Amino acid sequence: MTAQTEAVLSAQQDVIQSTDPQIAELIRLEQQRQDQTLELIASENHTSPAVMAATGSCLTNKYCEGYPGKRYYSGCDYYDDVERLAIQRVTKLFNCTFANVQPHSGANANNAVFFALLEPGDTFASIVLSEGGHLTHGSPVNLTGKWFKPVHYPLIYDESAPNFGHIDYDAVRATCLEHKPKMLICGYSAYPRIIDFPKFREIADECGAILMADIAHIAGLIVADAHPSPFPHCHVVTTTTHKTLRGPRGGLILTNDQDIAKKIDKAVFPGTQGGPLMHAIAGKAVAFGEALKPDFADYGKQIVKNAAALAKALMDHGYSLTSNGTENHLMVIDLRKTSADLTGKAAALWLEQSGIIVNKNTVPKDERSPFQTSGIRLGTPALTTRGLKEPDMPPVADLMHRAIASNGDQDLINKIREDVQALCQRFPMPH
Ligand code: DSN
Repeated sequence: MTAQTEAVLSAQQDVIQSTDPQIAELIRLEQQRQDQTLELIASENHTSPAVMAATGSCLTNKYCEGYPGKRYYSGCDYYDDVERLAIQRVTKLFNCTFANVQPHSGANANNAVFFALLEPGDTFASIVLSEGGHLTHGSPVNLTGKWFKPVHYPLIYDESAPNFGHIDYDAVRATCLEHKPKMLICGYSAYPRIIDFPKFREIADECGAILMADIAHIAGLIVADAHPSPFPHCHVVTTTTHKTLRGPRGGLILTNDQDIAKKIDKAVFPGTQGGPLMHAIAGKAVAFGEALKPDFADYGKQIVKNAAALAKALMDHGYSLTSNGTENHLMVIDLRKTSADLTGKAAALWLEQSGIIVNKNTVPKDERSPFQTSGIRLGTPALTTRGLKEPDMPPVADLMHRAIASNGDQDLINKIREDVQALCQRFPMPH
């Protein structure tokens, strides 16, 4: 940990320690966990002390329902400026015209889009959760699945096809022409390939659908020019701010369309949310400022280079990846190909005990439930924040392989954990 990080954390700790030692201790333990483990969950990252400080500031004290210049409470002048700065920075970052920075999360952002642009019962098209989509893209347990009508388009499942595991764009087109969805969603949670936004727009235009991109996973890559932009192709774009974008936990909605922007603002407040979390919006503004700096482009490109190197090292160990590789920050190991009996749940547990944090994940055509799964998903955003580069990926893959091959043997796992901690010490939190 650098001196700056240590100073920020210890100042926070001192304040909490004096009033609530129990919580202070839990925060200390969590910081230690983050320091001593390799974070490979594709949707997580280590945000900066400045973002954490803004998120922990006095801005948590105020109600600011409404938008800058149009609030329902007095005393919002500085909050107006914070929100305006966040909007100004993020529209510059994504080269678009309108932004709503108030969604508390990516799920809230998606709910607001549905509320703004669809009527209950309307049909929309997306990828199913178990094949890389998201809960809010029509899962039967989510309001998008209960109150709207999802139709799901497929991937290419033929393992001998050159684009195995990629989106089947012909099938997207056929699905949309058949069902005439009011909205077509692209953007996913476990899809390791580049998204062809112009192609999606062509299909959306052909069937008269609104095109929505959920770029929660790849937002930071887009900013870094390490993945094509959804603009100007998509009508509306949602994202989280805490994944590759490396900000505080939160959501965001972007568009170039003035009518859509008006509907979105109403759908966020008063449609689906109350008072905005202004401390989180300040944290978002700080993160957007960081992402506007030139070194963020290097960071985003390095994430992708690291993912490619990690994918190669894992495949060299004999692991099979969905779509046979990756072009972005994440990959999904299909464990069925190497060990028919091994579940994602067991592999994730042995990895966690070894100090390597991943999540169990379903794979396309998975026979197992989401509680067991046949895959694990991993990504490189957090390791890249810690400064790991391509030559560091084979050692990470070696540690992963040892943990999976340990078969849960605790003596082997204890040794791997020591080696993981040694690697972590070489790459302290960089801020
Ligand atoms: N839970 C997030 C992820 O891990 O991808 C998506 O919301």
